[in-house]
Amino acid sequence: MNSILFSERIFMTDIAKKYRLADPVFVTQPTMPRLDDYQECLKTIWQSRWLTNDGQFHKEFELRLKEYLGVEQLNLFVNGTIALLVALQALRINSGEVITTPFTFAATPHVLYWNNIKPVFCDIEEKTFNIDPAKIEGLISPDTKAILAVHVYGNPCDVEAIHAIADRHGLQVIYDAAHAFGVKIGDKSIMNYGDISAMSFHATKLFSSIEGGALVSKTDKQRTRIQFLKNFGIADAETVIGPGINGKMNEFQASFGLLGLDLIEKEISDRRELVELYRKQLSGIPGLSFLDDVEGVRHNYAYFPILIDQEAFGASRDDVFDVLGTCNIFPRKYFYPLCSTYPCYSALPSSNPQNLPVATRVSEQVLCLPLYGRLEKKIAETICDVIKTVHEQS
Ligand code: T4K
Repeated sequence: MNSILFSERIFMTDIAKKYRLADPVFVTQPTMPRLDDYQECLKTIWQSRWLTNDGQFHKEFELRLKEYLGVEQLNLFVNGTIALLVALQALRINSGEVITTPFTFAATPHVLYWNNIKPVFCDIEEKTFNIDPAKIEGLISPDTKAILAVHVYGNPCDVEAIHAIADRHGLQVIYDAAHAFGVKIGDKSIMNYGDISAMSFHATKLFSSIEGGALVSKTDKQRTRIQFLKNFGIADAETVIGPGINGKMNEFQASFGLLGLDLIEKEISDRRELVELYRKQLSGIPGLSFLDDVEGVRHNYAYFPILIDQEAFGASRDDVFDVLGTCNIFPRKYFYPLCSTYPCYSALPSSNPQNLPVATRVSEQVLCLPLYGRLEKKIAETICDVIKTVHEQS
């Protein structure tokens, strides 16, 4: 169906008349601690006048996070992008090529660019939307240094296959685990895979410290190197041992994150209920599909992406997006457009859409529906009703 004709159809306004919500509903809403609890933290910060640089809350947050995630080596960061940037420096990956996915947020390829590395885009798997291990080896060249994979939406990459390839070719593996907070494979935190995993605690993430991030590494030596790199390369007041950057998390972020750790399990379980509702309401609609949980994986329900196949569904992803918008509902097209189509990367040979058929299709069909613990079930039901009505009337 032609999109312009669709949006001109009268029933679009009929749907809005019936379903339009009084207040806007966005793709997400941050989980926030009780204001009183945060004010207590602020009082402590005011009394101590210690605002940043490895303060009391920073120390406690780092410890509690290690416990919660079940990891040994962890460094906090001011945000996930700087964490990822430093991860590459920590592994001394600052030239050559790195194989990565185009189906991700802009930060992933941009940290390669900022480290003087050429991104080589690899297609994704149908079943997870993550980098397709079967297509990685064909992209390896003498310049390849590493694989930068993303656990998109918190769904684990095929870690065993990726590590087997990395071992065969002597490559390092970095995981952009920005979406994967709290995810486990069996009993093992997903952060324990690869040479380094990078997290984001941005306000829009499942777990937030306003802005923030962290790196999980393998050895004490790596953690120490990361510590220098995120603090200008400073070893002590009179010694700078290398060209570091400022990646430090401050006390306002750390205390916010610390309080958030007490809320995370409820947040995940509230989201799981909403995802169950979405799956129940939206199953069986021709042309609409979504990913199921994987056995043996502890999912975190960070996002709820659906795919809309225009031919079978009757309307396109963009039509559904537009109609939901008229109802004051604002899902997001994460991740459209593909990173490989950005002007800074589109001329790369690996950006040729012919080599990225799955990623191209998924990015054109995907819509992330609103998902956060406080989202009322009634509203999630309305979202499903709007989508069903678009299908029925197309
Ligand atoms: N790797 C991956 C795979 C990532 O997805 C990201 C970040 C990173 C690396 C980098 O990590 P950070 O450096 O950001 O820590 C958002 C986030 O800004 C970004 O962190 C995130 N990925 C990306 C997927 O989503 P936008 O441009 O979509 O955000 P924005 O401002 O449009 O927010 C989305 C919706 O959230 C708004 O419509 C309303 C709601 N919202 C947002 C904010 C900021 C709130 O309710 N409250 C808020 O404070 O990028």
